[in-house]
Amino acid sequence: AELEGLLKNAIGSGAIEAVFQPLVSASTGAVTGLEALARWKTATGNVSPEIFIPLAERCGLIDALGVHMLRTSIGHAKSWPDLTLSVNVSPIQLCNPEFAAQVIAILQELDFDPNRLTLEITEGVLMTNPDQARRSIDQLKRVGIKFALDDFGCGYASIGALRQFGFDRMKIDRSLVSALDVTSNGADILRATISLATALQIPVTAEGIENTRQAAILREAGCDQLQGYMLGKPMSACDISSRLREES
Ligand code: G
Ligand code: G
Ligand code: NA
Ligand code: MN
Repeated sequence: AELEGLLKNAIGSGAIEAVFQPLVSASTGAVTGLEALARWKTATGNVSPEIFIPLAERCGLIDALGVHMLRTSIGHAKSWPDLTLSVNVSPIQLCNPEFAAQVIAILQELDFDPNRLTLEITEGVLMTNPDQARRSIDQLKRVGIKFALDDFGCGYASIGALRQFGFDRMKIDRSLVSALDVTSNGADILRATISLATALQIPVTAEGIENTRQAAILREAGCDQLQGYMLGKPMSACDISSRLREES
């Protein structure tokens, strides 16, 4: 209950910040996009998003947190005009009938091209409230916003969800990528998963790439985009700008 009050203040005062992790072209190695991730720094240390995101979902603060993350990450992304911006959206936000209109209003207010924005969602929402999820997704896709199915391969990842909701991209969960280091059939499982997406004409991002062997296997299997500590850790907006300057 105490943490709940602190979180509410943190959202209101801007103490929740966005960091950005590079999304890299598998063929050229260039940064083509960024995923925004929420960070909460307090006087006594950082609170992990694994703690405060579920807390925000439980205590009715996730809509406010989500709006704050969209605004701040879009504000920063305006200074990186050639890159796409991916923002995580909680299932609870997507089930809010006002969500789509809120996102569209923020894009207009900040004058940000909807075609540059990808919303990342996990599939839980598609099972619990498919009708509202579909309405939100359809409304946002009509204005050009893209959708990525996050954490594919852990949980109930289904072919049905990829097709029915019109996802623009699949993100392979990092547990499947780390399995490459410890299991003998990991590469076969990844290749099968990527073939599935390719058959549906959905491009694939692999998450959690930590070494060159993983990157080589995924590139060869047909992933067009890579993400992970090897290619770039989540960084402050300032550090992203330096990295982009180094590359150009
Ligand atoms: O940043 P990190 O990889 O530690 O994130 C841990 C978890 O928190 C991940 O599942 C990630 O998707 C989630 N997360 C991070 N930032 C946000 C955010 O802004 N909104 C939502 N809904 N989830 C987030
Ligand atoms: O659920 P989602 O895919 O949004 O989670 C992203 C989380 O994964 C973030 O907390 C981010 O910090 C973390 N992450 C990103 N790249 C790597 C990586 O290469 N290895 C590990 N272990 N975690 C990563
Ligand atoms: Na994500
Ligand atoms: Mn993920």
